[in-house]
Amino acid sequence: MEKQTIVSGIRASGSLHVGNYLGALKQFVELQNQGHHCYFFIADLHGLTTPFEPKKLSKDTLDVAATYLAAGIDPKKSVFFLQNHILEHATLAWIFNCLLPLSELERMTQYKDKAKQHKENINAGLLTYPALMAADILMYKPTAVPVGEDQVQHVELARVVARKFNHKFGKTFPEPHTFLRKPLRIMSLSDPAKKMSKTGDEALLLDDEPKEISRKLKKAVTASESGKASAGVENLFLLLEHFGKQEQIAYFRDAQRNNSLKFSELKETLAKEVAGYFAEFRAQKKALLEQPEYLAEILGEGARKARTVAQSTLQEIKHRIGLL
Ligand code: AQP
Repeated sequence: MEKQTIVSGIRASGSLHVGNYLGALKQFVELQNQGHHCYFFIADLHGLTTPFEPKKLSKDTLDVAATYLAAGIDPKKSVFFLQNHILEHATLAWIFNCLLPLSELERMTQYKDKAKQHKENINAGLLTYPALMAADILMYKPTAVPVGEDQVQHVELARVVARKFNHKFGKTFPEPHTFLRKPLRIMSLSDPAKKMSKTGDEALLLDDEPKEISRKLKKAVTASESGKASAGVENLFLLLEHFGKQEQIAYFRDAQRNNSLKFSELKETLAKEVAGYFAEFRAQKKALLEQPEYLAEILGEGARKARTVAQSTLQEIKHRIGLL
């Protein structure tokens, strides 16, 4: 198998949920273990685009770092770092900001959604988020970017940026493709019309204790609207497909076909499976959070490796665009 260069990140905006895990983190670990050249970072600068509180941001960053490691990211195999430690990202983002038409940024779905969600804080960073994301990605000249479905539009924009830059200044960047095994979007438990989100309604977190998982799933909305198949129930089935056993999926699908599906039974089974799936993860994450110096050391080492590549890319870009 040809080795690919892979880049992706996750915002430091709160504890990760099962959507982040299935849409992103799980694939990161698989790609790393297949021996690809992987760069994974914590998008702490992107964390500033929605309302944040300094103490919580630091805590969330360490939390996401421990989550990556407990889920299986191995700093010996992957370059693992904090976005803000590599100053070159912000410089490249500025260069891309000057290349991207405003209209391209204004049509981004995530910008529109987040602007609606945070009416009191529609900052310029929220709008130019995709320019920074294009910089995060293209800096390492990857061939593939594993992201969940909601981020595909941003990766496409990074391809547009690469194309524009190459056309104007000469071939510099490969056009990375989105790595998405199967379109996957986990929906909110309380409002299945919306995606599950760290900053949205109460999400099912990777480090929720079994009791908490049961409580959240018990409350999950299953009602259907005007005779349509319930999006909430399909969301529970989607989770069961990822965390449950084949025979459980078959059993509940049969019951659904026979109109004998008991939501409470489905929810109880799912809660047990999710709790079991993340049991080891929870223990490892707790242990890691007790060693903040160790986390800092790992992130420092990752930054050193990422910086070498970033400095060289930026040097090349500056030369191409005439910056002395
Ligand atoms: N509900 C989801 N289903 C599948 N994948 C998802 N991802 C996020 N939500 C779902 C994927 O997780 C990765 C990390 O996302 P991010 O934190 O960088 O940004 P996001 O997409 O904005 O994630 P959230 O959870 O919604 O966070 P907030 O509330 O901070 O905005 C991405 O690959 C994303 O596709």
